[in-house]
Amino acid sequence: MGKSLTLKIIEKKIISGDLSPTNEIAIKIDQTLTQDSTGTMAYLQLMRINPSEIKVKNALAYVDHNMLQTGFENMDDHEFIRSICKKYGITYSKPGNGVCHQLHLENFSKPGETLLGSDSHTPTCGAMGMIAIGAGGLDIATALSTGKYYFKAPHILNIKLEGELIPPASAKDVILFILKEYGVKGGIGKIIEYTGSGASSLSLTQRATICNMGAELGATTSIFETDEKTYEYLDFQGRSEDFIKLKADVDAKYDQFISVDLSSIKPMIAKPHNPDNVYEIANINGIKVNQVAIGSCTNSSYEDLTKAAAILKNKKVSEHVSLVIAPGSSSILSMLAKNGALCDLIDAGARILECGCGPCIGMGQAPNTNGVSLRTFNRNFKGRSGTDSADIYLVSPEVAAASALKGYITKDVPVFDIGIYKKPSLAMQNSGFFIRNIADKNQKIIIGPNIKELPVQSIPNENLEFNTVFIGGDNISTDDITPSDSKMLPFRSNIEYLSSFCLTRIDEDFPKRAKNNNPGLIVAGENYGQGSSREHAALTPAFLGIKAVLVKSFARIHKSNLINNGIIPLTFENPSDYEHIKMLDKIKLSDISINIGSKDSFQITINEIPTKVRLEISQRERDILLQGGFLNYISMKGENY
Ligand code: MIC
Ligand code: SF4
Repeated sequence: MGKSLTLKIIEKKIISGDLSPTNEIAIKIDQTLTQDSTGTMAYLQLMRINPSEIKVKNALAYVDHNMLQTGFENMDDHEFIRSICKKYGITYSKPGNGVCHQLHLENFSKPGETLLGSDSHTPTCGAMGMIAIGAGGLDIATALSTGKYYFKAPHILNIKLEGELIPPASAKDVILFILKEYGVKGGIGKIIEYTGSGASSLSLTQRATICNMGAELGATTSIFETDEKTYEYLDFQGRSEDFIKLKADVDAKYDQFISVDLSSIKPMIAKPHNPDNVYEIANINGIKVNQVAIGSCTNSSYEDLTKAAAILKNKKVSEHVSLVIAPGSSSILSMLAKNGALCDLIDAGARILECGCGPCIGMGQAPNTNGVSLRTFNRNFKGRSGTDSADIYLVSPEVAAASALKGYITKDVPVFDIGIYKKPSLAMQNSGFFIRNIADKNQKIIIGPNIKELPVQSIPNENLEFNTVFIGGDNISTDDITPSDSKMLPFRSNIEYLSSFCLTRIDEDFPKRAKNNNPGLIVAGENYGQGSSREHAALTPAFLGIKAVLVKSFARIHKSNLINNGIIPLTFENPSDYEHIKMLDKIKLSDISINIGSKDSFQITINEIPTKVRLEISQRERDILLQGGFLNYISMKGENY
């Protein structure tokens, strides 16, 4: 039986563990990326670990999230990261250069290599035939220090794409269609490998859109084989020497198989407030829109923005629509400026934002009260835009541009031709934005007043008693746990301040209740912690005295972040027990060293009533929990972690 591409790469990179599904393995990491909103914490942790040298071939630090400098805090974070990069020899991408995933794809992605990033959309680079995984900041600090990353050997899901897209259907519609069919839990524990003639028909940036939103499926990562389209892209970026041909064997064995006929895909839309609330647009034509936003790491490529320009050329954006466009990279912006597409966008009435995440993470452009915003982004969680009452819909750039003209959501995209804009034979480069550093041990780290000490991790007592302080439903996102908009993001390195907003979008009394009933337990339903990789969603509950989370199921990155920060991630053995648990119920978890130390399934009591729970983690993770978190664990292990 032949091998999948995923297996071929992982086998080359494996350091320890065996590859049977759900077993923990460690792989060698070739590249890391951080962005600024998770990066400050990751680098505070790196400083604590203080490695003598960086152990990955290529480490990048992008500044793309916290770019509204309304106070000193954000630029202080940038300066902190810039100084860290000089000390450790990490390449620094200045604010304004673009979104980390788009920039990484353009400049550093390499077939066959591994990438670990402190951002959930790191799998975007899977389009380049890489194993690219999103993780918490502490995992990146560890990968930088040791060159390795531990995760569960995944199931490999083969999605065979057949046929070809019929315009205006696009790559965004493909991934929205998959989300409609399989939901935000559909990819948990899986690596998705795309193959088939339909996959070969897609351009590299279309593949990137699909890999990007694999994060919304909960997948560990997604990957495409490499081919002429990969070569073309690398050649355009001036990196043809990085190309290698990578394919699965014809008789490759997969754990699961699905086929999707691209020619049957219609323009799709995700309605509020979850990316899997997907419908064909034909069924919901005609909703009035107030704002249209084109950009984000999902849909801000040269191809996407020239499509928007070609649709908008010589036309006017509807009077009641505010159209905002954030190019994915300064290189894309330069090319649009040079070939006239930028002028056409501006002439139609588009507001051009700087290259970065911008409205995708609520950094400006919050919609009006009860407003409707149509976005080419990947997440539409309630409140994420900065306006709680707004309805956010997710669509392709084609549908976004057409709807901006009409003022209503429409599937009727005018016929357009991107050939009217001359694409250069070589991508324009703005090398002034990348600072390539050589490690300098003597570099002083610049720490502004808003950057606080890392919270202390404490070793748990042998017998724990705690109170239920939160009960929530399914699909609670890390945006719900640690809200992030222009008011919150400047405080990513100030856990005490952020903790006063923890879970307040769902339960505004939570921080107070947690403090008054410390230690506490959080209870929730399925897919707890979906979305962002922000470890603040573990650090802030830990700060408020949360010792365990008991849910029906977890999202992957958040579960690791809980463990790294000493919070015990429990699941109900019998999911119907969720119905019986009430606020302020008393929980007892005894014999920690045996139960946490070695058992997959054990008993706790809820108001003295015995209840079975599960703890499905590796022995390494058990040892981390027994030490109260990863930083304690590595101090105990010394060099051998
Ligand atoms: C997101 O899209 O939610 C973010 C902001 O990029 C996050 C990272 C963060 O919270 O800083 C992510 O996707 O991991
Ligand atoms: Fe930035 Fe949005 Fe992409 Fe997150 S999803 S990296 S906020 S553009």
